[in-house]
This record gives sequence, structure tokens and C-alpha cells, in this order.
Amino acid sequence: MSIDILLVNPVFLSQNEAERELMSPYFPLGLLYLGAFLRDLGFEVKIFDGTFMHGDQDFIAALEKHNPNIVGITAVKPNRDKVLELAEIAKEYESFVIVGGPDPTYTPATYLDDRSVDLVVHHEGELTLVEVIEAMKNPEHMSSSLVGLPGIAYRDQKGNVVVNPRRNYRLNVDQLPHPARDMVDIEKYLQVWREQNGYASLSISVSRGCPYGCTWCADSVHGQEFHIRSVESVVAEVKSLMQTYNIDRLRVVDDVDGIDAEWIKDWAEVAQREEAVLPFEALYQVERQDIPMLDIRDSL
Ligand code: B12
Ligand code: SF4
Repeated sequence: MSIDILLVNPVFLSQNEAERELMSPYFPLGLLYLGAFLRDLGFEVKIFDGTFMHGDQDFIAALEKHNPNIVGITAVKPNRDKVLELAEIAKEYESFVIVGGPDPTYTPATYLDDRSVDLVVHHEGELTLVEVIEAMKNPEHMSSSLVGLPGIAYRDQKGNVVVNPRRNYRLNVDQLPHPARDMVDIEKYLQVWREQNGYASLSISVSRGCPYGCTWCADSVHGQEFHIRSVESVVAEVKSLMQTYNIDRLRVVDDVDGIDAEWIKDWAEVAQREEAVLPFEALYQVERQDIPMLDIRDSL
């Protein structure tokens, strides 16, 4: 039986010296969001997570096992070559190949210049991917359904790259299902974290978008509208992570963090009340933050 889509993380620690030196692997959160969203809607979806795999043979085994109609690969700039290599393999297995994520959003043509890639999904992926899978279920009308679809880029009949406008509707961040962490080998990630770093940490996203608009990044995946989740939803997710995985820390991996001090205070209050207090780290520059906010963070 074939599945609707195999989502692919093209990062192989075994092939990536820089990542191996760091040894603080993070699972592909974007794919886990897509996986949860598609699964909730009843699609057959699996994730191939290259992180702890040996190499292309494992990817081929996954293609043979799941026989996916679509292979969807996530991409950041340093992984381009690997993404295209996996796309080529997927094509040999007659899958329809989609790439998405920050780099294809930034430069769709770079991927579509390679004939192994059939389609790019740019910007926020959930709704666009659902519409692409639906369109593919009706092959006769597929081309016409895709022509006007926002959030995609494709080659037209003459081979020219067409980039449709981005989707103007953004998902409500509180209605997103929690990332499908069960679709990857989380225990292996935690084991590596404990062995290499002395504690177990998982990443979490509490907001999407960034209001600042630095020129080189303003059209990034989640755009300039800043949406933050409700404190209650974040606390519920953290509590479930503590209970399920017994973690020691969180890593908040948003486009921008810590810009709403009131929200962080509320998080501290609700986390204490619900016994969901956990130290966290974030990606932002400490110099940018006022000291009270760091105090709140440290009190969590
Ligand atoms: C957290 C983060 C990290 C973390 C964790 C990464 C991880 N494995 O989860 C760490 C610190 C490890 C990291 C490392 C790096 N990062 Co980083 N990171 C981010 C950050 C801040 C958030 C990413 C995230 O989790 N977003 C939340 C999820 C939900 O969103 P998402 O992944 O984009 O997925 C959505 C869409 O993109 C789309 N989508 C994604 N994949 C796919 C696939 C398909 C098929 C489809 C249809 C859709 C789709 O749908 C998802 C849901 O809407 C972004 C900033 C940003 N604006 O994106 C930078 C960012 C992705 N990182 C970037 C870079 C450059 C790096 C590094 C190369 C840095 C370095 N020099 O080492 C490494 C590369 C790591 C690797 N080997 O892949 C750049 C990428 C630029 C580019 N053109 O590719 C970004 C955009 C930052 C920036 N503004 O420059 N990063
Ligand atoms: S995410 Fe960072 S680089 Fe991008 S617009 Fe916001 S502040 Fe600027």
C-alpha cells in the first residue's frame, strides 16, 4: 500500500561533520507540525528523519517500504545539495517531489531549476500542502488546480518557473495541533542530549512571525505578522512533554523571542500554577533583553 506523503529531514549526522561536532541535534520541528496537521485530517503520512540514519540506503529503504505518492523534503541553504540528491533518488521511485522550508521560500527557482523537484511550497506550509495533496488525488485536473494555488512555485509547460503569491491567510497558532514528536525517534535525541550535554532538552515553538522586518529576512517563512500562542496552550504542551519524556529543559525556537514581557510574566504564573515549570533557553541575543525579563525566565 502506498502512503500519501513521506516527509524528509535531509540532515544526516553521519555525513555532517559540523553537526557531529556540536552534537546537539534538534528534530525537524517544521516537519513535525506538518505531520501532525496532515495526520489529523486523515492523510497517511510518515517522516524519514535522516538525523541518526547512515545514509542514502536508509532513504531508499523508506521509499521501498512506504511507496509514497509524494516525497516532501525540508530545506535550509547549507543542505541544498543533499536535498537535491534525495529528490533525484525519490524521482527514481516515481514519487512527486515537493520541497519546502526557509530556503525554497527564499529562492524557489534554485530548486525548480533541478528537474528532480516538481513543486516548491513557500512560506507557511500546512494549508498549502493539504491543497496540493488534494489536487494530486485528481490527476486529470491537477495542473489546473495548481495553477492558481497560493504558496506554491512550479514550472509551466514551457519550463519557466512560476512563483504564485504567498497565501494571505495565516493559521491560528492556537488551533495548530502539537508537533507530532511521536513520528521521530525522540528517545534517541534525548539519549544523545543526556550523554553529550548532561541534560535532556526538546524544542518548542510558542509564536510564528517577526514584526521587525530586517531587509534580508522580512519575507521569511512566517512573515512579519507576529502571532503568539496562548499561555495556556504552551503550558499544556510543556506539561505533556514533562510527563511523556521526562525532560530537563526546553529550547524555544521561534523567529524572534522575548518581545512580549507581559506574555512571559503570564507564562511564569500559569506554569507555576499548573506545575509545568522548566528552565528554558532561546535563540535571542541576551544583550537585547531587559533584566526583569531574564529574571522571569530564570524563575520558570
Ligand atoms: C530553530 C532554528 C534552528 C535550530 C533548530 C533547527 C531544527 N532542526 O529544528 C538550530 C539552532 C539547530 C538551527 C540551525 C541552523 N539554522 Co536555523 N533556524 C531556526 C529558526 C529560528 C526556526 C526554525 C523553526 O523551527 N521554525 C518553526 C517551524 C514550524 O517552521 P519551519 O521549519 O520553517 O517549517 C514551516 C515551513 O517552512 C514549511 N516547511 C518546512 N519544511 C517543509 C517541507 C515541505 C515539503 C513543505 C511542503 C513545507 C515545509 O512548513 C512548516 C510549517 O508551516 C529559523 C528562523 C526562521 N525564520 O525560519 C532559522 C533558520 C531556518 N536557520 C537558518 C540557518 C542558516 C541555520 C544553520 C545553517 C546555521 C548554521 N550556520 O549552522 C543551521 C542549519 C541546521 C541544519 N543542519 O539544518 C536560516 C535558513 C536560511 C536559508 N535560506 O536556508 C533561518 C531561516 C534563519 C535566518 N533567518 O537566516 N536553526
Ligand atoms: S527574525 Fe530576526 S533577522 Fe528576521 S526580521 Fe526578525 S529580528 Fe530581523
